[in-house]
Formats: sequence, structure tokens, C-alpha cells
Amino acid sequence: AFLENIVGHPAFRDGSCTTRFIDDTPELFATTPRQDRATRMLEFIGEVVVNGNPEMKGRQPATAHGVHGDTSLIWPASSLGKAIPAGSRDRLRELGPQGFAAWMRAQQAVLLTDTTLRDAHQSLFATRMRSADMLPAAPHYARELAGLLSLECWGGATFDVAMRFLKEDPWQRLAQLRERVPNILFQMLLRASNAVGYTNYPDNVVRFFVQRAAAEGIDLFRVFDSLNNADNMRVAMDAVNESGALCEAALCYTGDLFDARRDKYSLKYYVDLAKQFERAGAHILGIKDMAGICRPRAVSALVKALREETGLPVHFHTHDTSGASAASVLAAVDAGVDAVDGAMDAMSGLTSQPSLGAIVAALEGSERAPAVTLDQLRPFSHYWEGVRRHYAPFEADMRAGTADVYRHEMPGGQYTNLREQARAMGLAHRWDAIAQAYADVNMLFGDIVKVTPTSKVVGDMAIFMVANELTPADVLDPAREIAFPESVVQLMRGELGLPPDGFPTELQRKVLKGRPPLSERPGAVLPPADLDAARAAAQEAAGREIGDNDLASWLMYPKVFADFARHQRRYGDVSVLPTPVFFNGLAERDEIDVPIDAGKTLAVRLVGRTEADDDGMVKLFFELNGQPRPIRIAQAG
Ligand code: 3PY
Ligand code: ZN
Repeated sequence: AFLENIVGHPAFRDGSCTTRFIDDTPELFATTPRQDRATRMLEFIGEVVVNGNPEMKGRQPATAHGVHGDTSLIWPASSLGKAIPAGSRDRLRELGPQGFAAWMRAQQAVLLTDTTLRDAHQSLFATRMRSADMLPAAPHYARELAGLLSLECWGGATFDVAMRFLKEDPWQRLAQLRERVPNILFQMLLRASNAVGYTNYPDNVVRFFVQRAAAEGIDLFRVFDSLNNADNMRVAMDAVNESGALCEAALCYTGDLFDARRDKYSLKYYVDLAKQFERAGAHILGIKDMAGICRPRAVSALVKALREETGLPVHFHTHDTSGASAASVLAAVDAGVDAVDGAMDAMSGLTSQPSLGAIVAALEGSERAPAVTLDQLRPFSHYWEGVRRHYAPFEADMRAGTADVYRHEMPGGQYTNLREQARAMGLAHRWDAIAQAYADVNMLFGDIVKVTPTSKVVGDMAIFMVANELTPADVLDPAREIAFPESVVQLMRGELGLPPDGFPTELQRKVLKGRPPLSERPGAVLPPADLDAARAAAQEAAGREIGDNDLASWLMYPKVFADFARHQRRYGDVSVLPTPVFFNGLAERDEIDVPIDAGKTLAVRLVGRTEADDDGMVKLFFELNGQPRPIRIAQAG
């Protein structure tokens, strides 16, 4: 690659390069003698073999079997020779966002979004699905499932988890999926001013992020605010609209539409919110039922009202935590909803979305039957079933749905995480108390929307109360000194934005200890980020030139990006490794093929290893494409 860079450089090719070539283009020559790609890859595998992947600490390795990565057992080899049919993305290109939204509303079949590549794995196994498992299925989506409305494949927690835990670049994942699926809308979840992070960013950062995401292939942005504050969504929505993508503004469903004692979240509340979204330029209205508590009767009333009171199509998203979400989806369809989310069967249920197969089966033969069939879906579910087995170490030990969700209202993506957090703190046996504390904290905070990032604050406070044996009365007691968790202080200060009706003033005063809260949305007071300075800092941290996507990653998560960039420099692109190898390393005498470039594959075999010597070094005997390659790894600890 070094020589290719030089001989491929325009100045070299057109003969204008002179003896000053090296002086003028030092970047081409600044390759401190680094190891080649294959060696770095072997070192990563060796590191996992000797010291384990830190991600697996305290987890049981998967005993996986079934189809994995290899799609040839599922789709005949010839299927990739098929032409890619026109899909929703072609329709968006043809009609533009407004025309597309009008088409959604006018056509009769219910439209389907597959969440398998984002929310389903976020909610089932802590967002750990790797690109290596997504990419083999992608070209088949393009060919077999062009009838889908969209693939939700980016955003939410996938962004930071990709870099933080999977050591892969979320932008590269997007580009690789896009290359393989040119015809179906790509959908992302954007937390409005929180972008893909956990706190509000300066407005210019939100704009920059949206521009990059749209430029890299996101067609449909589902935008929500974690306190349902429409004002706090404006910057993100404007940026989406300027990019030419579809803007879906989502209202977060909270409480119970038919509980007269909790009339804050009434039909009028949601309709007013939807009208604000429509005025702000939304093309689609999302109902984001992040906890899965929107009961069939409620969603039916909501869908009818939203469609009657606005001119926008409605897209329903729910979670199956209770076990009853398919009933809500079918009620929404009966009420005229335009689109619904589901996950491929093997990735559905529990805290994930309801099953696409079940939805399609229920609607088969009806006038709203979707454009995809059970026969088309089946192979995908089969594929994901094999993939899912490899992530068993990250799954919560949840065997059944639980109607307890109507009490605590935890989002599907949070439920298993919070259980894990409780377990880590030795509070697993207090789960029932934590669930009740979660509901109590919600009321203490003024009955708020609970979704990333506000849900995390409510969870932190619930655990804090149980760990410290605090009742709601203790928390409110002015005479009782409480060291509130930092996230609670941030929330009460308004750093995540403000609920339209504010926070309860007494508690707010107590938490802030006399300091004033923000009186405006955070974006109005946060100074704009200096993007040039940020780029320079990111380059310094990464030790290389960075592009706009890297800059966007840095702006979201400077430390996570810097750590990831260091990992990349050290080991190269580890996203190409098969998942069992990434998490568990290679067993002696196992051989794998690693596709490192289009058409270029490394055959890697671990022949054997020594024990650690006196210096703590382990020698691993690899074979690389049949040639011996010994690698030395320092044993940790
Ligand atoms: C996220 O913000 O990641 C969510 O999934 C919220 O439901
Ligand atoms: Zn969700």
C-alpha cells in the first residue's frame, strides 16, 4: 500500500514530481515502520487467546452452533446474481420527502420497518451485534426484501457501543451496509439535541452530525426528545430537513391514555405535540413506545386522532416486554397506522420488537397485508437465529414477558441493563424494590418521559434509593441531607433539556442546593464548538489525519473515539474477524479465513502455544496462509 500510494499519487503519475516530491508530500512517507496488517491482526487474536477480550470478563463464552456468517446454507449462491429491485429508497429519490410521506399515507398496505440491525440487538444483547454478522445478510435484504419501508440500522446506542466495545467504526458499518443495500431506506434513531449521546450538544455539533449521517446514507431520521420537548428538537429537525432526508418526529408514549388519575399524558397532549411537529416540518409522525406500554385501546385512539388532526403518516414503534405488543400493532393497523416496526422473528420478543413474521401472518389476506411475505422473511429469521447464539453471553436471563412493565415503565433498551447494573451492585435480590423505586422516582421527578437519556437518570436514582434504603418521603424531606447522583443534578439543572411543564420546584431546589437551573434549552446557552480546534485535538489524540466522520465521532465521544483510534492503530480493523474469534480468540488447531479486503483473504491457523516464560511472554505459533508466523504476547497480570 505504501508503494501504491506513491506511484498512484497524481504528481507521481503525471511526471510533475521532482526531487521535492518527498518534501511536498511528507504524509506519504511518514510511515514509521509499522507492522503489516496481518501481523497486527494476529497480535489481536493472540492477545485475546492469552489475556481474553476484556468484554468477556465475567461472562460465559457462547456454545454456539447453527448457521453463522455463512449465508450459503440459507440463500442459494445464485441469489446474489439476481438484479436488485427498486425499493423505498428509489421511491424517495423519485418523490422527495414530502411526496414520499404523501405516498405513505395514501397507500393501503401497512409498511414495515425491520429493527433487527439496531433496536432489536440493542434491547436483547446490549447492542453488541458486530458488522461481520450484518454484512453477509445485507445483499439479501436488497434482493429479497425490497418491499420493506426501512431498515433501522444506525443510531441510538449502536454508535458508541461500536467504538467502545466492538472496536469498529460506526461510519464504516454504515458505508458497508449502504454499499450492499442501495434500494431500501436506512433509518436511524437520533436523540435530537442529545444526538447519539447522553447529554445535549451545542447546536452546531448536532447540525454537523446530522449532515454527516445524511451524507453517508441515512434516509430517514427518527428524532425524539427525551422529555418530549418539541423546542429541543428543532435544531435536529431543521438539519434533517436541510439534508433532504425524511424527518420522522417521534412522540414518546408515556403513562396510560385511559388512566384518569394521570391525565398529564392525554390524547390532547399528544395531538398538541404532533401539531407542533407538523409545524416544525416533520414528514412522518412516530409513536415511540419505548417501554412497550401503549396498550391496544390506547394506540388505536392515538393513531386515529393523530391521523385525523394532522396530514402526516403515522409510524408505530413498540417493545414486547409485556408479551402483548403484537396486539397493539394489530390494533394500530386496524386504526389506520401507516407503518409499524418489528424485528425478524429470531430477534423479536421480550424487550425487543414484536415479530415481523407474526405481524405478516396476522395480516395475510387482509386489505392491509404488507408487501413482504412469510416466505421472504423466513430465511432471514433463520440466519439471525444462528447469529444470536453467538451473543448469548450478553443476553439477560429473561425467559418470559412481564406485565410488570406497566408499573415501572422502563424502556426495553434499559430493562436488562438496569437488571445487570443491579446485579453488579449486589442488589439482584432487590429487583422488585428497584422496579417500584423506578416508578416512585418517576413521580418524584414530576411524571416525566423516560427514554435515553432521562431513563438512565431515573434508573440511577432508583438504584441509589434502594442501595441507601431511601423512601420518596426521605428524598423530599428538607431536613435530610442527600448526596444525589451526578446524573440527577444534571437532569434537574436542565442539562438534558426541560420538560415543557418544568421539574417539581421543591425537589429541584433541594438537588441543586440553591444553584439556579437553566431557564432555556441547553443549546441556546452552550457556546458553539470550534470545529477546527476540535479537529486538531482529535488528530492529536488519534495520531493521524482525520476526516469529517471521525470528527463527528470525536465531537460525540472524545475519549471513546481516542481509545478506539489507538486500538485501530495498534491492531488494524478487527471488525473483519468472525464473532467467536473476536470475543474468544482461536482454539489450538482452529483455522479461519479472514476477509481483509475485497477479494483478499487471510487463512489463519493457531498451531500451538507455549506457557508464559520468566518474562511473562507467551509464544503463539500461527500459520498465515500456510506460512509459520510466531507471535509473542505479554501475559497480563
Ligand atoms: C435509544 O435512544 O437508544 C433508544 O433506544 C431509546 O428508546
Ligand atoms: Zn425502541
